[in-house]
Amino acid sequence: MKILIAGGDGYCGWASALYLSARDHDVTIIDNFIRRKWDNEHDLNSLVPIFTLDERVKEWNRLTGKTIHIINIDVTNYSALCEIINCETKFDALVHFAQQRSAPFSMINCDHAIRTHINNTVGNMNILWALHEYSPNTHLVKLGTMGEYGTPNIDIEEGFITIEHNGRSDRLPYPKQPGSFYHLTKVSDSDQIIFACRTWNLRATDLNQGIVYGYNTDEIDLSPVLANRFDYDHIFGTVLNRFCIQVALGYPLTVHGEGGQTRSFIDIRDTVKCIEIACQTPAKPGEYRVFNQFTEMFSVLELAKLVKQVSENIMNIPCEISHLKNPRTEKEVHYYNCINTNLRSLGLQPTLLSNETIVSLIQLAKKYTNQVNLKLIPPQIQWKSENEQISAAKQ
Ligand code: USQ
Repeated sequence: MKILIAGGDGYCGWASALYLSARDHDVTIIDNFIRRKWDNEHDLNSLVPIFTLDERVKEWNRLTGKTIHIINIDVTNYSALCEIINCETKFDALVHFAQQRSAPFSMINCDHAIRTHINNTVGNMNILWALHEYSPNTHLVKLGTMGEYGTPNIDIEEGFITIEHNGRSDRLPYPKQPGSFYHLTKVSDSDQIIFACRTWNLRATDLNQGIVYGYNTDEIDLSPVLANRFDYDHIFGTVLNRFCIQVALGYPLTVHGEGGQTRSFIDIRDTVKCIEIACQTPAKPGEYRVFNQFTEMFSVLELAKLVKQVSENIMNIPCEISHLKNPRTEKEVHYYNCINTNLRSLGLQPTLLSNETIVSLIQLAKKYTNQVNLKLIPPQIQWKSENEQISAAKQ
């Protein structure tokens, strides 16, 4: 298939580009490298040093003979985007990862919330208009998030729920209760895509992905020049990856609050498989479908205990769990049960979280502890101001 990957220089995008290219898809990456600029702006760095995208694709070509095309454009630049989408042989699929994906980043202040909003909402809208005008048959594979749903007190379905009301019934988009301005942009993207499919007959799959963990894929492992980013900081680092790095540093695991927050999770090796599955079984013209892209659910405290057990019992490394005041506004005790049958019914065989994976992440982190800036470990971005925290505590 001819596949365009928007945001192919990022954590999921780069791993997916290599996976698809390895399977002989004709891959083009578009990226404006803004994530690398945000790292510089906030003094962040990937734990594993990463090469430029140019160096990465040259190395891939040297090792495999395969070519990944790269184009430096910003998806918020409509005319530049249209030039790419309006090519002679149209793309079969456009995989859209090109978004600001950190909840804490979007909660730093108004400026960061607005930058997240513009990047994500305008970029998504541009992609929909460009497909509408120049390539309506291209299948949009959009990275959404399980965080769109929040933590309702009922089971979470795949995008839609049948509601009975006053004796009538309808299948409606599942209610959304996002937990940050970042997650809100994903809700807005979903609404835009539903509208575009209904109005213009576009075809789209919204992949509501859980929290991704892991590092190794068969392709990334081929060479240090193909290294993927591995975030450990309080802005872009996600919880399980952070815990494994914290063990390697001898740093107490940073559980926010009680740790009863339950989320859905997926190994990056399954992320890349899901992307190919979605591309190869496209939505029909006019169809908007949702796949909940995760394989398991854990509470934050369950993960911390699992990491501690692996660290102490298998690796002989002492590990402490600390309960920090939760910097976010989120329920710490709640019901959580999500459905994820769509991808499995299309053939996904889940890679479940294993002791081996945790050991490999801790070992990886041990190799690169000299890269770590310890100041970036504790959470620093508060969802509420101090005054709001005081008045919430009084209630
Ligand atoms: N948490 C801790 N300690 C930490 C970091 C996080 O207890 O050191 C807690 C958070 O309070 C939260 C949970 O772990 O309850 C998950 O936080 P996270 O930072 O790992 O993930 P999140 O902010 O939810 O965002 C990540 C990705 C985002 C994606 C989302 C999927 O950055 O792009 O959309 O996971 S989901 O969570 O399903 O919305």
